[in-house]
Order: sequence, then structure tokens, then C-alpha cells
Amino acid sequence: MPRKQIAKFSVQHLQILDENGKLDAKLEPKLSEDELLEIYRWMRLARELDERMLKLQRQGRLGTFPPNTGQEAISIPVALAMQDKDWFVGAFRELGGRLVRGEPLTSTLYYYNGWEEGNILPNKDLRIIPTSVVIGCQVEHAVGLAWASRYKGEDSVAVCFIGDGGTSEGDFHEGLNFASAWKAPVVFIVQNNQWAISMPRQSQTASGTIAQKGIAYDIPCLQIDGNDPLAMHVAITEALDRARKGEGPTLIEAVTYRLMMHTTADDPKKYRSEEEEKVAWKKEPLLRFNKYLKDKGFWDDAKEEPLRGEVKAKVEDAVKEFESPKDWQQDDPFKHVFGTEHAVIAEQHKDFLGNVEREADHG
Ligand SMILES: Cc1ncc(C[n+]2csc(CCOP(=O)(O)OP(=O)(O)O)c2C)c(N)n1
Ligand SMILES: [Mg+2]
Repeated sequence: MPRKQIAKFSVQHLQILDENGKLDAKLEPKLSEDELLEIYRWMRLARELDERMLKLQRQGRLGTFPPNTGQEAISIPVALAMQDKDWFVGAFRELGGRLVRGEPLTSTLYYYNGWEEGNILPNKDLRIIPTSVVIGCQVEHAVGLAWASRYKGEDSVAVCFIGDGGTSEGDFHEGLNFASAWKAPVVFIVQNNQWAISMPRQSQTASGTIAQKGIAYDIPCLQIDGNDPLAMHVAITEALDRARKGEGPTLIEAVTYRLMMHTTADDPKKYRSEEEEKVAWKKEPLLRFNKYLKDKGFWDDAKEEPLRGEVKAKVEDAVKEFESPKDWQQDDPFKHVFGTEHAVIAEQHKDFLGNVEREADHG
């Protein structure tokens, strides 16, 4: 018997706004002036907070953190397209999206100063899962939330973010497999920023695209320019719609670049060229979105200045609050591990207080 072809696959790439801010008008989504400006304002705020955090860290006023600069065009349009009942399940480079969802600016400052209080949301109905530093485990959380939502007839979608490196983890594959087999209402967004600490994308995986990792699980997949907020808007709108219609998960690979260090604890000059960074800075999302808004007549330099002042003031207020005296107790985190009492946690809590007492006795 001759061999016959039984399956054929392809992966599409979507870019609407190119790196020079040039628009493909045929693909432009129908967003109003207000909606477009809202995206831009959140992007500016996230950038300002990220840049300020780097200064604070360098001054010894904040702990180690992973900068988000350059990845604003991904989580912000996503969060704006989501509904309140949807779940936002991030890793650690979704600062803008977290702010859009209602996380206070101070949360990220507390969290990266080692204070668990950064994980307490101002409103318990906010569906934002805490930052996941453990690479990949958030995928299972997202799929579980999505499946639970379906089971309870809630009609909510879980949106899960992961990095390019994270797609090499078993958790990623187990999550995709389950989500597809059970048609769970979940959207997977891979922020392919070309680096996993010092490991370049091409050494991380032999897959030609990361989007194609969905094909093995029969998950519709799409690669987009992750520095293009319009492409991200279109991709997430389609994916949320598919999930809500009961058609199951989507995998979106958003191609971007980690413009800064992995975390403030490393120096990228040791493992990548400055030339590569220079090329990437020319493609960054704020530059091109600013140009697009100006071309549409929605923006100009006279509007830019007050916006910069406004976001600076918001960040300044958050820093003041972050550095104001706190009456938090050092054993408070034990009270938030579970919603209810738990025997093992109670025992650890007791041990901890015993240690604190012994240390105090020894001066
Ligand atoms: C399970 C696990 N393994 C290893 C690490 C150490 N680690 C932290 S970040 C990182 C690389 C992540 O790369 P990627 O998924 O591309 O995300 P990015 O940092 O680029 O956003 C690694 C290996 C970890 N936090 N968790
Ligand atoms: Mg990465």
C-alpha cells in the first residue's frame, strides 16, 4: 500500500501595525478613539511603573523583580477585551494587564519587596490569580478554573500567560492536552520574548514556531506580532469568542522581545549583543502605537506631555504608599495560605512564632 497523506497543518501569522507604525487598513479592528486611547494610556502607565521600579531596585528600595518593558502590547489589550467574570492567570510579565484588571499599583511593589500583602486583592471578586514564579504551573490552574467554570455553567473564560521557555515544561503540555480533550474555555498566550533567562529561543525548542505546539493537541493556534496591540486585540477577541461558544481553547504565540534583563539580578550583556537589543528597541510597541494614533489624528505631543505627568503622579503616589509605615505582622502570610484553618499550616505558624520568640530572647 502506498503511504498517503492523512493530515496537513499550517500556522498563520498576524500583524496589523508594522514596526514603523504603518497600518494594514484592511485588517484594522473597529475600535473607537476612546478605546484606542485607553490602550495607550495603560501602556504608558505600565511602562512608567516598570521604569520606576528599576530605579527603586537600583537604589536598594525594592527587591529583585522581572522588568516588563517592551511587552505592554500583550497583556493590556487582552485584559481590556476580557469580562469581569473571566480569570486572569499570569506568570510574571503581565504588569499592564494586572493593572487593567484592577490590581493596585502598590501590589506589585509589595510583592517584589517580598511582602505577601502584594497578593491580597482589594476586592475578593477580582478574578486575578497571584503571580506565578514557578514556571508552567499556572497552566494547570487556568485549565482547572476554565473547566470549573464550564461545570458550574458560569460562562467565564480563563486566560493564561506563559513565556517561550515555559512551553518546554511538562505542565504546559499536560494542560493543553486536558484543555483540548475537555474543550475547556481557556486561552493560552505565549509571550515569546526570545529569551528564557540566558537561553535563546532557538536553543530552547526545535519547533519552528511556538504556536504550532497547539497543533499536536488539535488546538487552533495563531502567531501574532506581540508588539502590535491591534493584532493582539483581534487575536484575543476571536479566542474569547471561541471559548465562550463552547469550542474550546486557543493558543496564541505573541512574538515580542525582552528589552531589559531577565530580572534585576542578571546582566544581559554577558549573553547577548547590544546590536540585537538596539534592533529590538526600534520595534517596541509604544513607539509604533504612538505613531499610529498620531496618523489617525487622535494624538499629538501636546497631549503626550500631560499624560506623562499623570502616570508619573500615579506611580509617585503608589511609591509613597509603598514606603509608608506598615503595621503588618511578620506572621500574617500564614493567615492567607488557605481560606480556612489548616492543621499543617497551623503547626508551621506555631513553629514560626516559636522561632521568632527564641530569636528575640537571644537578642
Ligand atoms: C519550574 C521552574 N523551573 C525553573 C525556574 C527558574 N526560572 C525562572 S524564570 C525562567 C525562565 C523563564 O523563561 P520564559 O518562560 O521564556 O519567561 P520570561 O522570563 O522570558 O518571561 C526560569 C528557568 C522556575 N522559576 N520554575
Ligand atoms: Mg521568554
